[in-house]
Amino acid sequence: MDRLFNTNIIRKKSSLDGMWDLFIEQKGSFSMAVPGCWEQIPSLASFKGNGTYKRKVKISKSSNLRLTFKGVSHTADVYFDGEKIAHHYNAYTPFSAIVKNADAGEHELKVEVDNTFGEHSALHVPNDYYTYGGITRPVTLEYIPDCFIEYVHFTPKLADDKWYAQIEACVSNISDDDFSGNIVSTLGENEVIMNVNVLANSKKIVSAETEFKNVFVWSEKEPNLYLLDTVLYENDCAIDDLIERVGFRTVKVEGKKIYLNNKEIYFKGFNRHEDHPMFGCALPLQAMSYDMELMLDTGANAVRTSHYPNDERFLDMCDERGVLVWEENHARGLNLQQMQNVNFDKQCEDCIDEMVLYHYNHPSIVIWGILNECASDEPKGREKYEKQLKQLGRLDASRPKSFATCRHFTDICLDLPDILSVNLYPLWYDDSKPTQQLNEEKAWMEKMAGCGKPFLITEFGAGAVYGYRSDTCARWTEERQEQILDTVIEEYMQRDDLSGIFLWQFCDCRVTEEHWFKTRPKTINNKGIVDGYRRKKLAYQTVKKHYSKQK
Ligand code: ADA
Repeated sequence: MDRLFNTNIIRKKSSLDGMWDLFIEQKGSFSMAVPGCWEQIPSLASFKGNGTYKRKVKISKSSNLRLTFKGVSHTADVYFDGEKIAHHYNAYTPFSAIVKNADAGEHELKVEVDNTFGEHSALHVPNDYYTYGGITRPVTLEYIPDCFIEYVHFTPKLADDKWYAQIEACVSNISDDDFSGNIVSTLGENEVIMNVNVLANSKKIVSAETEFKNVFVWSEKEPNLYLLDTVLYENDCAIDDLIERVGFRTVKVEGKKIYLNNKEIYFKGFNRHEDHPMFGCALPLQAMSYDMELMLDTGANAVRTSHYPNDERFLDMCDERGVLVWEENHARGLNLQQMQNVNFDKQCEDCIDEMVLYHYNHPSIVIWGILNECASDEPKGREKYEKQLKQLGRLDASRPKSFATCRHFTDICLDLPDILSVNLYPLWYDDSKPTQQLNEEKAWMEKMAGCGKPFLITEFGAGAVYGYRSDTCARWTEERQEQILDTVIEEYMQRDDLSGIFLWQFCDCRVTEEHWFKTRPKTINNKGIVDGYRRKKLAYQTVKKHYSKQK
């Protein structure tokens, strides 16, 4: 299952999740779960390298096929009956490949997977999280006609107390003949009809804006969702469909505030890595849902998908539960030299394109982020920030954009985002007093940004090794973490000049055993308020005490 709702009724779609054959030259052959990380196999627990996945695919009747991989970590080369049909980089974004006129019968699907570090990989680098290996998110097979709906994007708007929405549909024609037909999008009792003419072997984007009547708004408290059912017709015959799930809500920045449906937002959030000691980054639905329950139990209303686009099932869950999401492209703490890797620009651009393309319709996503803690203090770094924020603006003008900085008193990009966001670790990495440190940082950032913008603390936190308890309150005890978070959250939440805070982090995560990251106790980033197995540390109740207060 790749989504939490059914995306097609007319188009036939099946899941290719299950057991695949995995062959690794140095290690042998394995039966491997997809989705899954190969680290779950004991002899591969720390393996970095190349693996070949294979499985048979049976096709009942001759058809065009579309194979969609929601995530392969981190580079995939896909072959259908020995012929290469796709190459993709980045573990955290989906991609598809088309096979024209596949014959009925049995075919071989092969995916060569690489999770090594090196020049070829600008974003997956040794880091303060782990780059797992494998086909880590669901895989689907769709039977598509010569002309099919590639995507539908829904943009809600509120004007004079009436709800409108723009529906944009992209239709792809993979045949040698021109196509002429209609698109009908239905949402509740509302219907939008568009003509579409697509030249042979090309794509066409059509769009229309319409008023929608009797809609229930999506909000944190009442996350009303609608199925937007789009059908493609040729001569009055329905040939393809795509169902999206959408919500009516607005998000905007005005002065120093962020508004959801014209009501001020305050984020009580978590940073969350997709990580689990048993499942790596490939959390099964039950584990995602467990995380969701814990986060909501604390009173949190927001999550930052640090530091990459998340599994769509988790985003679906955020839509359903009214959780506000900051989703960001894939990058963490890259210095200027790393940002000058020859592949950096293209790999970032692809990641942003795919993140917005696939995740556009999630009402829960209210902020797009880029380049966490990269070189925003260097002119050459600034060029990248500027370029990526512009790209995001072109792809989606409806959501505010930001980036989380750690370039304290040196950042030169603060005029670029809609929201100022800073990562601070008072009482953990230094002895600064939280309020005083924030006041100084904020005053400087606002001066540099030139005008009033909303302000977020995108990270703060403290480490604790689960089970290490001592009255000494020494570093790494649960007691120390609890004390620090109690003080910091108390001081931050008292203020009325912040739009919210995101705690670093929800759960402990594995880190790469290289550079300084290997000095982390147990090679784990221990700042979770639950450990990898989701066992609560002392700080859990403290965070709950604060987050469950009205703000
Ligand atoms: C940074 C970074 C996080 C994590 C954190 C920490 O702010 O954005 O990914 O590394 O610090 O634990 O120090």
